[in-house]
Amino acid sequence: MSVTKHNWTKEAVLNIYNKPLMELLYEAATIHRKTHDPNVVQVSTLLSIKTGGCSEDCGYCPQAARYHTNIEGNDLMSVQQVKAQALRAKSAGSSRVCMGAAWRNVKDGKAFDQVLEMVRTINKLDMEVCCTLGMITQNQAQRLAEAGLYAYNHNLDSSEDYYKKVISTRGYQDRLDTINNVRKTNVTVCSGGIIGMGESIEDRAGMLVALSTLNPQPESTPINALVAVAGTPLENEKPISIWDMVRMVATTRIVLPKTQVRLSAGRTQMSREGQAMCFFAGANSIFAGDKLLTTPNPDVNEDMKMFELLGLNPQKPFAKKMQPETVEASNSQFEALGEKPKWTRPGHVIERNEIAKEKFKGLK
Ligand code: SAM
Ligand code: DTB
Ligand code: SF4
Repeated sequence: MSVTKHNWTKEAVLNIYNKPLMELLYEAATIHRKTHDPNVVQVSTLLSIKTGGCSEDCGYCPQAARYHTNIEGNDLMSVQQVKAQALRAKSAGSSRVCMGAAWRNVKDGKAFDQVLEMVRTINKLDMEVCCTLGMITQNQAQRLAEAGLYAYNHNLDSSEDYYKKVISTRGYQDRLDTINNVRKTNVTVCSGGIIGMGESIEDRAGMLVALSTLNPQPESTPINALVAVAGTPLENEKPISIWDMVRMVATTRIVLPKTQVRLSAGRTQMSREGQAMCFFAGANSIFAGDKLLTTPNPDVNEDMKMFELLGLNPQKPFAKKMQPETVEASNSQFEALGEKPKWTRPGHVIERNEIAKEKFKGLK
């Protein structure tokens, strides 16, 4: 078994990231094989259950109401719609459904009760259920756990320093607090970030250091390449090269040896050869389905052909952790507390976010 270290320094992580590529790949692949089956890749399907109209200013995000991005917004989906989509995902080979909502944070009430019912419904289909709903309290995490949630996704997104240059409406500590709230339950933690937002390699290393200090480390870590969407403050960022993605995946594998590293947004820009190198470097999960939340993703059939070509097999549900039990709403041990937590709103000025917002105002 590989030893998990929680005291990585940025310098040590940078040394790994910058190694000659063949050495980096060999080291990452060696660690990968100690803890994981290198021929098994976990497949998740994303489902945007509530799209667009978000109050936040995340500079990468097409769903922020303040930018003009041409996406089609939608109110919260019904439980029946979600069930139908989950069944489709299951028959296409997915073991997990990840439901995303364009919310700053979860508020107790009808909409959250409906999400809890979605969690119960998908868990009963014997699929792993993940949610990404923004910031949550410990009580909300407990209620999700009781409904049968398997994982909660909440990304650190970048280093603490660079995060401040991308988002001004919530702080890094809020993110850590949410992760901590999830950690107090039996729900697994999914947390990673985005590369290609104009950050330095030091920032990428900083994010990995922050993730590595979590104890236990996250059970899964999405590595997204920015999808630069027109109208967002980051619309003009140049696509990252495949070599950056491979290095980031390999370094993540070494620093977080047991996590499932997920090749997330940005796969439409990657060749099969590039993705194969990422799997060799330790990636062992993908988002499948022709859409991420609002942007395109490779065709499922093409992904399955790639799996066949590379001799990869989709991971079975609950291969890493037992299926949680679902408690019905009527038997719940946890009442809604209707808390109003003091999530922070740093409110500093990010010039490019302001410019994108003003441009939108001009278009209205
Ligand atoms: N609203 C919730 C939140 O922000 O926590 C959940 C949904 S949010 C879209 C989930 C994650 O998607 C973000 O933290 C970010 O890492 C990723 N993401 C959003 N837009 C992206 C983009 N254009 N390119 C790559 N990743 C993106
Ligand atoms: C994650 O790290 N990446 C996914 C999931 N978690 C929620 C989202 C990617 C979104 C890409 C932009 C879009 O499709 O809107
Ligand atoms: Fe809202 Fe989440 Fe997008 Fe930020 S990333 S604008 S919180 S949907």
